Amino acid sequence: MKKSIFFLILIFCLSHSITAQQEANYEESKVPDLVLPDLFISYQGQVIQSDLEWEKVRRQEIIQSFADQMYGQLPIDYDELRFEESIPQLNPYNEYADYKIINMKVSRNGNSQSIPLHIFTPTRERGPFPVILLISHRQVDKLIADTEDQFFSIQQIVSRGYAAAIFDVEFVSADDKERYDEGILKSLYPEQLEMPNGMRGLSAWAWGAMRAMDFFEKDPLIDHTKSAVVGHSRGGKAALWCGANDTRWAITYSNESGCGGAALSRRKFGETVEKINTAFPYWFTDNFDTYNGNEETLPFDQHQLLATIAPRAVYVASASEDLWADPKGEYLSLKLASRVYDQLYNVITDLPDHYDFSPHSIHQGPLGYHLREGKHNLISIDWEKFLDFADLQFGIKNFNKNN
Ligand code: GTR
Repeated sequence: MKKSIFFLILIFCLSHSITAQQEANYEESKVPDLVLPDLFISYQGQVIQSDLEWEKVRRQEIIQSFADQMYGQLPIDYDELRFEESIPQLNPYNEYADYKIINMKVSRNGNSQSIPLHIFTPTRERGPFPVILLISHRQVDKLIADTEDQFFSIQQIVSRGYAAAIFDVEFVSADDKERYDEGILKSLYPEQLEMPNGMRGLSAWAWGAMRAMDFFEKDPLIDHTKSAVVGHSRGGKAALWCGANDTRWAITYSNESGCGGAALSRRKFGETVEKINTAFPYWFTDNFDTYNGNEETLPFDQHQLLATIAPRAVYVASASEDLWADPKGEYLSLKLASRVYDQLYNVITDLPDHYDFSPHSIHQGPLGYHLREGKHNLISIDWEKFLDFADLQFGIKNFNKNN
């Protein structure tokens, strides 16, 4: 009986999301003329002319505005953070990777939360290794057990000389409308739940990635100066928010993050603010509802989120059949954000003005983009391009690759 009710609810949710996707706009001619908030003019009207002014004034206020209106706060205070290592019972990758689990135990006001961080390092090489962390909304135990899985492609990452790390968002904030407060929101930061601009799911997941970085800074096997945070879709939104706030990450990768991630909200192409707030209200602040059907009034757009990552590297990936995530809108964000790299940090890039709808890759200095064929997912070809880009950023000549 319980099972059939569960399936009925599942079918209802799936059909609801399919209808939302069918109703969306996929016609370029119906995209409104874009009037985007200026990157270089502060909310007080100051014209930003240097990297220093950007960092002191504009970058700060943009991040604060995203926190207040959209993603929520990212509290950094806690009383204690302990890392307890355990050796997993099974390592399906033991031919070429060592595997450890670090229990990240965070305490605040007498309560605590434990988050397992899974790390694979190349067996035959000596560290410290550059590291790639995946923020995962798919069940991590299952991903690890399945050696054919591409979503967290352990063999591919480790064979290129990188440490592969992952945590399951379930232990930070459940990816569920009813249970999202299970995790750090209830245990560590309950006051956030009362605030209209308080932390919600995406901020909590970004917070989780930041705790992983706290560990990387301490682990002699990891070179935390060569670190990358990756997320797919909802995880990609969290990765961007993490990379924007936490300057310790050398590369931020957004895979098909779409609405609320890399895609420009004002294009209203595919998923819109109203649709995402309706389906996933627990990812964003309550304040974000104000912009349902009202994207023009947002004090920012997503290109500004990408720009706050400058001068560190940022990579946006799209898939040709993933129109719901608006590949062109994802690319345009990166293109617009490149102005901060060019004009304030003198990192001259030249991303094409026109969007090419056929599969392609662009790796220019700290900016990366690719459009691959196929559906919404994180697969081996995405990882290959991510790793090529990381090799470029870190000056790694990869001998394994061509052997
Ligand atoms: C979609 C959702 C997106 C995206 C995605 C995912 O259905 O509308 O915003 O985050 O799910 O995480 O796979």
